[in-house]
Amino acid sequence: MRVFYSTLQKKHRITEELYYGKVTAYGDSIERVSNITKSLKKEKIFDFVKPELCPYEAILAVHDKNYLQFLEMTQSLKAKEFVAPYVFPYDARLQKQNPIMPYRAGHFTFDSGAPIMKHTWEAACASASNSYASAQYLERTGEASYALCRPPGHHATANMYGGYCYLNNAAIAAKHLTQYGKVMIIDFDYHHGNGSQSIFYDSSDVFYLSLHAHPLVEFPFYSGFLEEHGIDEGFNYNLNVPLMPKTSSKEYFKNFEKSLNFALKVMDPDYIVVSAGFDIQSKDPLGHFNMLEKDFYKLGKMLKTLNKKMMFVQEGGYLLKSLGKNVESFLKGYMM
Ligand code: Q9C
Ligand code: ZN
Repeated sequence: MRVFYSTLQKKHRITEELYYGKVTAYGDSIERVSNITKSLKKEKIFDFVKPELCPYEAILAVHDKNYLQFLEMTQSLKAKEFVAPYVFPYDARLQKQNPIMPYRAGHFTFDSGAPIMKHTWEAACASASNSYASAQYLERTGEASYALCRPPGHHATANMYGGYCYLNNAAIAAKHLTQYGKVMIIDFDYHHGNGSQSIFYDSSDVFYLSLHAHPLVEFPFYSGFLEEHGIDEGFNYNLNVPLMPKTSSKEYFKNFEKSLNFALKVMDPDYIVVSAGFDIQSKDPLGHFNMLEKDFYKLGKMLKTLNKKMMFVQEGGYLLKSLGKNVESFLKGYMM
């Protein structure tokens, strides 16, 4: 299986985030990618490819222009400078001053946990180029591939970053594929993909299905409830399955199969983009589900039985000692 990955992604180096008013270690460390590449490179069945930089228009098809201008502007930060706003525009009647300013990052983020540094834009573009390349490859060959995206993407909305995400990698792939057919996103990250949901909320071109920890008790708190079904054209094309922390793998699979069957009755997709978040693994520092290595294998196998054109986009997953193994197990389950 092809793995799209570029070393440029490691240029986004953040060590700290603000979490409930305290400075804590940043979750999206560069060791995450090293861990995954180490596991996959041991196996001959994975073929690493550095993708071409994806066209600006592919990103612009999902994200607002002034949001992208803001991110690009942050390339002029000094080596040790960070953008991390502490003031947010709370009212539409506030003065419309130029938002393309580091001080006014509050326009463009919904949390305090995703700082920006000089190379964030470059790394986020490299990351998005992986999922774009996977989508192109899927459309051209019908073959599945794995986009080793980091920074991740599913929390990023059309005009806001957050949850370690800046560009919505899965949405960029899905949007590209809508030119060729119907698309379904299946998101199994521990957290709800509020960004992916919002980007396609009023559209029936992309069905968004997500299983995740209940937003009553987990990030992103404001989005991911069962009642969110989509609007306008997109009504019925959004399905959230919020599950309580400590949900067993057995219960998880039951919900997966049930919701997937429901989704497939609404839409018979030509393409499936899987937002693969491994923070559902047992003992993940950010998650409280209980998936083991063998469960990821089973998950990969289950997706294979759908017999659809499919691609995989890396999202979360933070337990370094298991991350690479679980990604490997999942992809092997799909392949074998
Ligand atoms: N110190 C993804 O999994 N906040 N993002 C948690 C913990 C944000 C995770 C803070 C969690 C977002 C792609
Ligand atoms: Zn997550």
